[in-house]
Amino acid sequence: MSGLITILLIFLVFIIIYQIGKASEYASVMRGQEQVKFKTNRVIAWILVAFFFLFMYSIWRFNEYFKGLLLPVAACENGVKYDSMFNVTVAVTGIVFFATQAVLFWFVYRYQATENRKSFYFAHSNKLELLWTTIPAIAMAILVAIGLKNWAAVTSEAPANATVIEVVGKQFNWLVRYPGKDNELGKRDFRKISDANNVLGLDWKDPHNMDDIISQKGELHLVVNKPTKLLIGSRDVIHDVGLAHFRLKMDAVPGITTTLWLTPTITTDSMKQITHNPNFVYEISCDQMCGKGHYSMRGTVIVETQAQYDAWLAAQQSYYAENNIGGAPAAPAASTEAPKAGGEAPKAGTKADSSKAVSMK
Ligand SMILES: [Cu+2]
Repeated sequence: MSGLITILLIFLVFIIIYQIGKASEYASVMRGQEQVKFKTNRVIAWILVAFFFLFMYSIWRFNEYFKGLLLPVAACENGVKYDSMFNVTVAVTGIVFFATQAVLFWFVYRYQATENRKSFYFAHSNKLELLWTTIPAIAMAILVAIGLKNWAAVTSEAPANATVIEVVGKQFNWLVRYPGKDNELGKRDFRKISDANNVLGLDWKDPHNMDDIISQKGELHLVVNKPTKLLIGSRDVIHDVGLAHFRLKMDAVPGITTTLWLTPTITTDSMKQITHNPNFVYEISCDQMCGKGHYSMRGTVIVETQAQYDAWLAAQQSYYAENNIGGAPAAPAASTEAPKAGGEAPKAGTKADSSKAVSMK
């Protein structure tokens, strides 16, 4: 708040100085004193020079201030490429920016109106026009070409050994599905979706679904240095899987599956050391305004070693078993009568009941 007031004050002081300058100029014109006009010109030129240095200083200060607040080093191969692209763009536009600003303020100072200088009228030059159109066009074309190449890499077909994980957005959390032991995700059908016991609409006729694991807390476990392909979908409106630490994002659109793939290179534990933050977590944000609970769609990405991943996976129950669909193996003595089945959501650990199997309309 005090920063804002300071900026407003500086702005106000400039307006006052400018108005004083103008008022005295009008006064001098009325008195017919040309001399005063040139004197005011000199004052304004000096003020502009001061403004230029203040402007440059504030840019440097902003840069210092935000240094520790920006994202840490990119945590996947494509992210590193993205960062280099970003740095090149900032360098190119930065050089042009500083050069043009310096020249602009220098000209205002150097070529101010004085008693013995006449304006020089410069109407047109084809050579110059060509030069300052062609150079930026070529620079832009090169930047766009590099960008397209990197974009194509992210959205291209994932390597054959990639782990396939599904991420589905809904109002308002992420559902992450792992293929289980058979390494294959089963079929889904949106008509089978039920918040009670089939959040992703898994088709139980497909045996590949039986061992699929669903994290309803939006936990995305990835193995370090191993390519992972994400199949992205949505249950309701358009969401967007935002993986800022990996410099990736992809829309989650109902009705179509979008994909992207990545190879994480830094585990969560290593990133804690790199950032000197013991509480560091990679996060999934929803990068698309999707409703009133949009802000709460925070998922987490856990990048770990193969051994840690295997241990975690082994400890997970399949969604099928977790919801006692068709009678869980944990409770083999399932009775055929269903005394309290009426629309009740089966819970993990409750008595198995075959009649509760996937109530779908
Ligand atoms: Cu969302």
